[in-house]
Amino acid sequence: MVANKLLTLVFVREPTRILLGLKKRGFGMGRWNGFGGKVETGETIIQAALRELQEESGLKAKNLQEVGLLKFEFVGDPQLLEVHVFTSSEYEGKPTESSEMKPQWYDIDSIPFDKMWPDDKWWFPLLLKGSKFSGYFLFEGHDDVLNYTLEEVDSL
Ligand code: 6U4
Ligand code: NA
Ligand code: NA
Repeated sequence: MVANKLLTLVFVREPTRILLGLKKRGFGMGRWNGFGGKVETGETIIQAALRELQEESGLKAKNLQEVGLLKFEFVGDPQLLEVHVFTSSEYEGKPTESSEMKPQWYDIDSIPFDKMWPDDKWWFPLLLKGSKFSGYFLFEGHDDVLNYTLEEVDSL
């Protein structure tokens, strides 16, 4: 058995727009996404979410809320990714480009789904309407989803 790899993903949002970052290196390079990364030894998932958001966007989230739990499996890889998704509507600071991410506000009517991970188009509508959700996606490579499950949940 292989333990899940824990990751965080944070979306800062305002009533009509949401902050995305273009991933400049590593896993998911070239795709727009929220800010996040690996949970390190000795920190909680929330601490990791706050730290990665600050490192990658320059923002300090003030009302982080966990909204989603997404599990990703890749054909041929026994390790499951477990991504904890958060939103924050209040923050301090100004979006600042980092070595990892180039931040940009997107109107919630113009999310660039064709330049994001392919799963995002399925669960983003739930995030935008304020629901909590849980999902599983089986990938072949980084572009093809072979099957998935997704449901709204009352609590995570
Ligand atoms: P290092 O290598 O330490 O700089 P780190 O920032 O810790 O990396 P990274 O960038 O590999 O971690 O984290 C991957 C990010 O991509 C996390 O925020 C989770 C997110 N992610 C992974 N698979 C995803 C998917 N299928 N859909 C999605 N986000 C995904 O929307
Ligand atoms: Na990261
Ligand atoms: Na990291």
